[in-house]
Amino acid sequence: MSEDVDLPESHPRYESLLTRHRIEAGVDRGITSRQGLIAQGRGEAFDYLLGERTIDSADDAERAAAAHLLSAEHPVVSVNGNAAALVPGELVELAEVTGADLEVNLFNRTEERIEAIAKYLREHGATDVKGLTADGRIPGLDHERAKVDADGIGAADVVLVPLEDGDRAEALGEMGKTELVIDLNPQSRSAEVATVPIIDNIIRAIPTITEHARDLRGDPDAQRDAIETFDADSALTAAERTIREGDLE
Ligand code: PTJ
Repeated sequence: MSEDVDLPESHPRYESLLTRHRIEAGVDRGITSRQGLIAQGRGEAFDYLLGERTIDSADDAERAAAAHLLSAEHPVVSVNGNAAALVPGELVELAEVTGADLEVNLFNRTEERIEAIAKYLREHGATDVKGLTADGRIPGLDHERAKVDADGIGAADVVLVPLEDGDRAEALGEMGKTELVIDLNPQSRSAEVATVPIIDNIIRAIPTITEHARDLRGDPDAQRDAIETFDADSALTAAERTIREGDLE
């Protein structure tokens, strides 16, 4: 991780500074929207209160998410401007390990940004990136925000949506899809409507889901167990409790 910014890893705020740098660079490259900077700031505040660590309930959620992706007929990992800037290679690896499609899907959609993100993912090893066809629609949303690939998110049974806007998360859920949401705010609507809310920083969440997927691959019983023992309401409550009790050091 150290190649993209001149920061000593020993710096107490190393991860946070690196994250900021990546989001800033994402805006400069035309990958991340300017609103993405604001979203990152909001996320950081929650992460600070969580202790900038993966709490146990988030790890359980990450294991359940891995199990859902592995046992899906057609899993898709949705990629927006923040996700692409923060964890491009890690998203490609997760898709490979779970057999999921990668689809660029933007809240503030522009063709230029879709192209730039697809190119960036290819530079990080992706062979097939969806999201450019946009021949499907999510019902109940305005035109631009509704666009998906018919054979991608349109046909998916399980979708991983990192840092999603609440309206779209709700609309995707109404399409009957199993939704796995990464969001540091346990009270965001996206987290509340998710089958599996993952209250963790995407920087930590994606590699951890991949690690669980490697462990669960080829073991349907363990996958079923991870899915059945996960309880979304308890995970949200545990995260909120941690945040409320968080130390402001
Ligand atoms: O690239 P686009 O056009 O698809 O736009 C992406 C953003 C994120 C700008 C768009 O979806 C948006 O405006 O989202 P919101 O409504 O600001 O919600 C983003 C959520 O992600 C908030 O609840 C933040 O707390 C959370 N968040 C921000 N950074 C992180 C995060 N969650 C996990 N990891 C992060 N690094």
